[in-house]
Amino acid sequence: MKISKEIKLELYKKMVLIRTFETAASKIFAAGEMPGFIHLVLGEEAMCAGTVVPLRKDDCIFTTHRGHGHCVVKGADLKRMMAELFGRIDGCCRGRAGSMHFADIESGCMGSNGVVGQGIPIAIGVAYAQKYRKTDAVTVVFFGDGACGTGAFHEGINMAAVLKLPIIFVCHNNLYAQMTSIKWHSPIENISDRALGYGIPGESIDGNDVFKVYESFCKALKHAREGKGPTLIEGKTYRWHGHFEGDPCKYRPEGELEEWMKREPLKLCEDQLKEEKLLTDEDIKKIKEEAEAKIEEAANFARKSPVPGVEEIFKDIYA
Ligand SMILES: Cc1ncc(C[n+]2csc(CCOP(=O)(O)OP(=O)(O)O)c2C)c(N)n1
Repeated sequence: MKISKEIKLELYKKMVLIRTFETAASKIFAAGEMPGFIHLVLGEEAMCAGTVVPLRKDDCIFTTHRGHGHCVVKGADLKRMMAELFGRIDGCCRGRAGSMHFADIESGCMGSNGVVGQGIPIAIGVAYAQKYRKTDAVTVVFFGDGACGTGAFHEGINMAAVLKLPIIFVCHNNLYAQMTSIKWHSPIENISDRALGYGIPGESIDGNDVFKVYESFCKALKHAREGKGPTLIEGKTYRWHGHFEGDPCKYRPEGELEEWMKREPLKLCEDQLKEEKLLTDEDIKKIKEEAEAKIEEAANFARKSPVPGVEEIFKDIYA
């Protein structure tokens, strides 16, 4: 597949934006300004950009507790997104959801989910509605390797396959479910092999190579838009930080992070684009500065937004 120059640059810019957002979130959290728990997607940016860049506004995404990256690319307003992470009134969910249950319906970010695997059945409902309404919109549901042993995963993919729903299952296989290595919770090498059991296409790819992710995802997207049903994509990748911010990562073998850092997604993309003469050091500097400015503006907006009042507790209660 030939990827255009414009798309290549867009993929790169989106990865820079995710990296900048997450790096800022890490610092803000460490400074005690952000309440609750946060789980960062640093190191897995290629999986977010390569899958969300090809989507349209009316396509829907469901993500996990590690979901900032997907929402940044899908087009959630950065200021309102940051305010949500700060738990403030101007957040997309008026400060009620925070990081782990973030949603922004307007941009198609239908919900993050802190309950492992449980975004899958909800996403199936939306994909069913898309098909029932005869649209050609598509739903994408993201999950980690840890979710692949849940009942929701198996029941969900089976149902989506039987109904030929316009949904794409995307697994970020970052080798760990919290502190448990994949070797301890999965008997197979490639999660995508499970697709065979549901009669759908499946593919395992290098999740650090944004162009490979994009290519694989575009095939799945075409398949879904044409009414041919779901695909299961597994990207092999690695998270840099702990499971949550503050996790000391004692369960990782020495040198593992360093090995993965040698093939880190942003640098891989940057090197390729430089080699293809699509990007200069000057461009890189400019792109990074622009991203920094956007995120700083978002953080300052969040800081100025008020904490929700007690009266907020009783709003939007239906019964
Ligand atoms: C149903 C359920 N079981 C256990 C947990 C505790 N828990 C939170 S995240 C997590 C691991 C998730 O791993 P994975 O799905 O691989 O995603 P990752 O954190 O690697 O992105 C677990 C077990 C939970 N939130 N929900």
